[in-house]
Amino acid sequence: MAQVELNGKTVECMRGDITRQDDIEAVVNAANAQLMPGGGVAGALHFAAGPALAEECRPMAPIRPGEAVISGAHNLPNQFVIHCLGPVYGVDEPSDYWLAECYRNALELADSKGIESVAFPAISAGSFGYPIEAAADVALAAVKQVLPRLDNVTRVRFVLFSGSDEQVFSSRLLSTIE
Ligand code: AR6
Repeated sequence: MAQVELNGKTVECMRGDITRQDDIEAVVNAANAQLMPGGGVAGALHFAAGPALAEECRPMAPIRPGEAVISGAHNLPNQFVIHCLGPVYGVDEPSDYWLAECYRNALELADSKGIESVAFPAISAGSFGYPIEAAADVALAAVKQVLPRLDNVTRVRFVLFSGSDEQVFSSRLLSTIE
């Protein structure tokens, strides 16, 4: 686990499960364009939230790479789910731009709703094939860019499923955000 303060706001990285962040207001889904369950993060969040999440999402689909939309959290221990469609690595080009757009749009959407805390998984770093080191660099740079100008969001957490992914994010957080 790593934690840094950035202009009085907190950015942290920890190993864990995005469905179990009960001290966080909004969790982010690494969604598919149709906002349906699927595998990975999307499957886990929809399973934990219950079928009403997919029902609520249906009218908002499809979404484009980089886009973020918000729903209720249903049976999850949060108030909101922010759904982002990450780029498929090497297909949705430039992938680093579209991945950064996910983080920027999710944070700006959260802020516009008065949300104070947001937890992200490593968007695109599973089925969509983004190398974890590059995904971490893009994610942390985007948060560093956007967070200082937000009014409401004061805590951003990256939740990494494996210990090795958590180490990649944590070491970069400690070295890139001063
Ligand atoms: N909590 C935190 N991280 C997780 C969890 C979890 N419960 N489960 C997986 N991860 P992915 P993508 C990690 O594939 O690459 C889906 O099928 C995982 O190890 O969920 O954006 C959708 O339907 C990886 O590091 O998202 C889409 O079609 C990261 O979360 C597609 O996959 C993202 O993996 C989206 O692909």
